[in-house]
Amino acid sequence: MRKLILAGAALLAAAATVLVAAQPASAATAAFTVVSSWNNGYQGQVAVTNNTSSTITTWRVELTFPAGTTVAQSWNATQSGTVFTPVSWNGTLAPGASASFGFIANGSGRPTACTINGASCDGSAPPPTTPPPTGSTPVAINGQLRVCGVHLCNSSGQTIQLKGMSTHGLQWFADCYNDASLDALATDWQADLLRISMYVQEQGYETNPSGFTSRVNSLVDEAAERGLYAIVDFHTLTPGDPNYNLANAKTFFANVSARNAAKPNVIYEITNEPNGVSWAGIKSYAEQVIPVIRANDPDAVIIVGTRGWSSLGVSDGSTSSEIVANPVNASNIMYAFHFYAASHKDNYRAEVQRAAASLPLFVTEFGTVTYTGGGAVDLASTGTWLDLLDRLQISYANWTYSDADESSAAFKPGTCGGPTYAGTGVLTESGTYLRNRIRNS
Ligand code: IDC
Repeated sequence: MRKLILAGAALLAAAATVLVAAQPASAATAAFTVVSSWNNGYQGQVAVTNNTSSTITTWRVELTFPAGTTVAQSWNATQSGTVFTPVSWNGTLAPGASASFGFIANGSGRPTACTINGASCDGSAPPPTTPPPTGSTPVAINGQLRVCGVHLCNSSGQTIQLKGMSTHGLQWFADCYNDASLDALATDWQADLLRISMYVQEQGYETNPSGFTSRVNSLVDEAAERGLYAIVDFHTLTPGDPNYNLANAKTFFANVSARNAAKPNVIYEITNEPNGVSWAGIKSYAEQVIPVIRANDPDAVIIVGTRGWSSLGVSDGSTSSEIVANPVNASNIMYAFHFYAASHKDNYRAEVQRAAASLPLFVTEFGTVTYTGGGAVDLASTGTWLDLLDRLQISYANWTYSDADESSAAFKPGTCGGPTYAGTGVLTESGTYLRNRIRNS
């Protein structure tokens, strides 16, 4: 036995050496530097070098910036969003030759990723396309999900219930979503699910469509690497009529679904909390956005928000009957229900129980507190709610996996500035309760 293992290790070592040796000869590289910086902006420079042994005639550098930072202008390159290609005179580079281009960034965020001709800018191996998860992660076990009757089923047709956490607004809490925090969600919390909340207004998507799209895409990848399901939440809130954002929704979902079509972990939530809009208006929006996603990703589960802040209509004095009578004309979809345990109690629970008999429901957002996101944590009502969801096998995500200074946040303020996310030392009352509940299920 020992001999066999040793032989395997030797083979691996030999293969690794070959890979390392093979890299540099085939790589162009790009090096980023900051020339000068000022309050909320800086001048960046990128030097492109041809490290191959033959002349190249073009190059393509793509930079990824954190939310809140955009490229205002650039020179000595042709810029499209955050992709840079040559101008007429600097595309051709002899072996060893370099060219450089510059840009002005609005915002202080330095690039978080850089590719040249699709490979890493430092000349190392191309960025891994997300490997199919193996082992015992939620996605490895359950694969591509689908709606089966009123439930969510895994790829073998078994009913499953996903439990996890929602990000706060990516425009405000980008710091909270990093390797350590996502590792903690997957392994310490043992969650199944990350909801990626991309606000559209309030300094969200509409201010930087390509930046927010790439931020969402990279979080989908981070979730996939850990075998977590990812809900892509188009977080409309104010204005409440999703049709206000219809054009943005079509563009966003066309991009995200094209890029992530092959991934089994993606679930699309096309509008967060419609409010001040009729069910007919929501249905019309859904029937225009769903086909955009289906064109790229025909088998993904899609979740549609409901009237009255995704209350199935209850907060608007209506009920789920209007949906049952006039459902969205599409298959493999679910309807969102949201609750805040200190505000929404028995009458909402009764409606969920009634609706669950005929509609596939997904609690894509709930809080242990009041609907403001603050106030006292109501563990009694939260417990009653989660027992009901367990009994009905309804999946859920809690608001929020962040260190916002409000009682709905799972982490104490300041946590995201530090390295530690696992364990209970960094958690609020709400976070402690949720981690326990998710871990022990
Ligand atoms: C709240 C945040 C708060 C932020 C506000 C901005 O907790 O920090 O200032 O949004 O709009 C929802 C929404 C969700 C709300 C949350 C709490 O989906 O965006 O987050 N809530 O108010 N619906 C009911 C409650």
